Amino acid sequence: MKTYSYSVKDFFRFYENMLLIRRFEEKCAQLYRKGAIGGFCHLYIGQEAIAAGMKEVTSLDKDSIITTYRDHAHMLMCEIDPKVIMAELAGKVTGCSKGKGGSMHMFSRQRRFYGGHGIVGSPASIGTGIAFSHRYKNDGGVCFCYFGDGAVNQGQVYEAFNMASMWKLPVVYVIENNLYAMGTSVKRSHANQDLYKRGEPFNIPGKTVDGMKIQEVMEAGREACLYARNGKGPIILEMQTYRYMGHSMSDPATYRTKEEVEHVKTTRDPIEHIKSVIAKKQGLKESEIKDIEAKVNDVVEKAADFAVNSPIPQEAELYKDVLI
Ligand SMILES: Cc1ncc(C[n+]2csc(CCOP(=O)(O)OP(=O)(O)O)c2C)c(N)n1
Ligand SMILES: [Mg+2]
Repeated sequence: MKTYSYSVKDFFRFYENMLLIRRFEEKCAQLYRKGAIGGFCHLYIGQEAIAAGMKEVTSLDKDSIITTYRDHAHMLMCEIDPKVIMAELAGKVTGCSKGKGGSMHMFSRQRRFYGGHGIVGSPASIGTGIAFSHRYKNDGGVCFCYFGDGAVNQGQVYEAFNMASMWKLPVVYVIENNLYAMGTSVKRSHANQDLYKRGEPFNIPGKTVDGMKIQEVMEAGREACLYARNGKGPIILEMQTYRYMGHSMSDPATYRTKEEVEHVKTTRDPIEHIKSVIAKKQGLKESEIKDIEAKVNDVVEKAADFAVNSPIPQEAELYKDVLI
């Protein structure tokens, strides 16, 4: 495998993107607690290296993306305006789904971001269909299809794997293995815990990746993307990661210890990792780090202000753009 080398400028970009995700999610939590965001809300804190790393290998002009309800970070990494994402979270008319989708149902057709899905496992089936459309139109695109460790026990995932492999569809299945499906741990619920092997019966190759280290995410992502784009068919990446917050904002998280969470935070944090990489490379320039932090904080504050101050949809809009 070719190992890429990155410049200091690249590393600062990775840092900025991961920090944007984290600060955006922290702001969501804050607004949720204040009642400015309602409904279900699943945060991505801890998993930042996956969305930020895969962004580096995705061609935003032709590839498509689909994911679960844990979707804010993936939208941010599609370069969708944080204001529009935050407004959607707050149920405002200025949101990407005009305030009718909320946290779990975000879409951007222009960016080929196809949700935001609440049904566990469904991104695999829909994403496989999207990959079929790339093949049918011969547009050179790859579908990046994200789902969790819990989803891999769903039957529809295997129907999708079978078709994708039969037709050699251009799809990269990214399993974000954060070790828990709500309160159910992988250890307790998966007969075989090597999730990257779940494609083996369908001749789909898979790889396990340290999803807390952005360089490893990018290396594996780049290789997988080439494989799918070159017509070899689907491929699976199992990203080993961890979520720091509860499953959703209403999760008391009694199924794991505080020590377990703290241990990951202090030993494997993806943002601290990239900071240490920058420090080793050039000696960490505190001023540059501070400038990035200020820039990110400003983006997030403006997104929150925009969301809070935007109007709610009018009553006459209630049945528009929704399937009833
Ligand atoms: C088909 C279906 N079954 C059950 C649920 C309830 N549910 C919502 S999220 C979730 C856990 C999924 O965990 P995982 O796939 O690991 O994703 P994570 O939340 O960890 O990102 C469950 C069981 C659902 N939404 N859809
Ligand atoms: Mg999970």
